[in-house]
Amino acid sequence: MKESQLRGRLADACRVTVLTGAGVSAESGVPTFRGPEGLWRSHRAEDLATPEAFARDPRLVWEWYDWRRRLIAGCRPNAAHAAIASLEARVPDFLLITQNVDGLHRRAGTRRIVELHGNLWRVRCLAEGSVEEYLDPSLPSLPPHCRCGALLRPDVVWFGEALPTDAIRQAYDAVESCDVMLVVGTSALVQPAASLPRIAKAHGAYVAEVNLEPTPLSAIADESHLGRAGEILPALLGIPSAPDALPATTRSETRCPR
Ligand code: BV8
Repeated sequence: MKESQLRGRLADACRVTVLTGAGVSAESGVPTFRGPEGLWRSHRAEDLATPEAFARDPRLVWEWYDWRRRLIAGCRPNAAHAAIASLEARVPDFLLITQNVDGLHRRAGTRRIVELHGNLWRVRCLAEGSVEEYLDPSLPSLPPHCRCGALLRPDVVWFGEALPTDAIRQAYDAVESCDVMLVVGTSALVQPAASLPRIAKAHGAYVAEVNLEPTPLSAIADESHLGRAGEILPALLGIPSAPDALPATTRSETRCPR
């Protein structure tokens, strides 16, 4: 197998962008969207994660999110989340773009995060549009209601809904200017997220992929590593198992003029 150039590329990089999908949380016990465990009560995730499903049966959709919230509350970030958090401290300019709504990257210590598809620990009032964090895994009722009496919805992006403008703008800015892009645990099927690595490549970034299986991105990636992210990433990034052992990188003017 061709020797990975990723560590050398990261050592020279100014701007590093990471894109993650459900696969990065799989080893934490969070079901992926399209894997065999992606079903819930015989419903496909894609059929429940829509405004139409919510309008038709808000209680059913909330029962799905309630099940996910309770499950994720018992999960912990895995070595892949930790490796990505350690990488942030080692590069001058870092951005994590995640499609995941589970909040595990933040719990692993990553700070520069764009949540393209929202976060299931936040709820949004259908009438007022106000958003607040609701971290208690057990919701007061299903479906929950706002103090104003209106229905609450999960603060996530459903299929057919536009992504938050600021999130997608930050993502495009990052991939159009990064030196290295790492793509971890995504089937690269959901748009517009799936186009981000292609844009990075077209703008000259070195693109590396980690996934259990080949994806539509594998053909355009500079390197593609097949296997579990929790096993591959620490070794690939040269990060010891104790991530806090790493020296934080200070931005060097010669390496990365502003
Ligand atoms: C938009 C939040 C436009 C909810 C999610 C036809 C009709 C309508 C829309 C469309 C259409 N055709 C295309 C579209 C666009 C649509 C889309 O892309 N559909 C796809 C399915 C064809 N996209 C949208 O609708 C987006 N919005 O386009 O808006 C617009 C513009 C203006 C005005 C109005 C509208 C919105 C998309 C966001 C949907 N929301 N989630 C929730 O989670 O509850 S998407 C959902 O899929 C999750 O976020 C998930 O992360 C994401 C992507 O999936 P993956 O993360 O890749 O997960 P998956 O299970 O697929 O794969 C896991 C991978 O991990 C696998 O490759 C596996 O091999 C790997 N893996 C597993 N274990 C490991 C591993 N790898 C490493 N290690 C392991 N251990």
